[in-house]
Amino acid sequence: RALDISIIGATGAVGAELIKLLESSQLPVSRLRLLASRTSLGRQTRFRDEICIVEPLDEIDDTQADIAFFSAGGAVSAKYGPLFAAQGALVIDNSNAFRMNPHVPHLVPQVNPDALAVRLRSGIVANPNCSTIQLVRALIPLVTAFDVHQIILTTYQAASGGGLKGIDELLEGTRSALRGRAPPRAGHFPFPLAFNVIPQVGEIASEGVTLEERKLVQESRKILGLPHLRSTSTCVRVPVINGHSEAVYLGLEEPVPLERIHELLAIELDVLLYADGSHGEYPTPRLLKDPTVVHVGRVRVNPENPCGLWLWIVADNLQVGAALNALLIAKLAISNNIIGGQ
Ligand code: A2P
Ligand code: 11C
Repeated sequence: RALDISIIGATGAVGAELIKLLESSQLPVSRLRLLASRTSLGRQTRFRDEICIVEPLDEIDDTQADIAFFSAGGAVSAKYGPLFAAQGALVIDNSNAFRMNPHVPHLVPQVNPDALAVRLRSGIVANPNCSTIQLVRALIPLVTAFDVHQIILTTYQAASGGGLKGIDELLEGTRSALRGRAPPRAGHFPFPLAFNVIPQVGEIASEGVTLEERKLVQESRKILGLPHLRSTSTCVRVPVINGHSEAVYLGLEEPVPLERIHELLAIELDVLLYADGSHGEYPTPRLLKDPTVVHVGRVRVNPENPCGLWLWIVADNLQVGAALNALLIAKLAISNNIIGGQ
């Protein structure tokens, strides 16, 4: 049955990806409502054979939908998510507003699909943080098969994690630097990003740990169902337009042959393994072969410690890390008869 879909944050980086993915999906759509702030009033987008006009969220007088995808920041989700849910919509929220709420499924369909069966009292499902999604997608076969007692990781996160403003800031800063001009005043990022790396993603939360670093630890524990997993990270912003990378070190209880790790990763759904790292074959964010899968390379055992394993994980943060995961949640909810449509 055809679905009534609202996208809140439709003019943003994730919203645009979602419209593209929805367009090419098989989902029947009876109405697509595009919502954003007042500054986008009247903007038009073609969707299949129709022109959709963007409406300001704060001017709508009904919040009815079968599915409401939110990607307009935590404050907008916190205010409007419950209003859409109260009118019967399944809210799929890409922000941080509800992720750690125990009554809200926090879902990566390839990893913890059963979490959707948790009674959806709130009508809200949380889409995890982009760097968490690619991490848990690559780690699930390994933490299921082996006793992993520690994870240490560093992320290399693209400007697009900061939305369209983040991409613009990087491009503008790069142009200025190439023309020999002073960097534009930092806006979204705490320092100029062009030709730089910034060891801070999100605000510093507590004890010197950033919000992004805290999200990675807390969210991966909840999604993997390993509440005591010891993990720690440093999240770094790098001058890449799109595509997050992660260098991940796993501490295992006992040595595991590399071939076994390769086997497990090679059969994992929507994970692409680059097995022969010695010949320079590994993923890089600029040259990803496929934006819909998680790319894993440089898998190797620590020569100093046979219980230590390194992986290099790269994914399109706007697709795998946000819009595609949201769409897969919607598809899972449809196949579980949680969303009806008309
Ligand atoms: P707008 O483009 O009208 O500002 P990004 O993550 O790429 O920065 O995009 C953020 C998205 O969230 C945009 O679609 C933006 O709309 C939308 N947005 C931001 N603030 C609000 C708000 N107060 N109400 C509705 N949409 C908002
Ligand atoms: C970044 N990971 O790269 C962030 C963006 O909680 O969904 C996503 C923030 C979130 O800046």
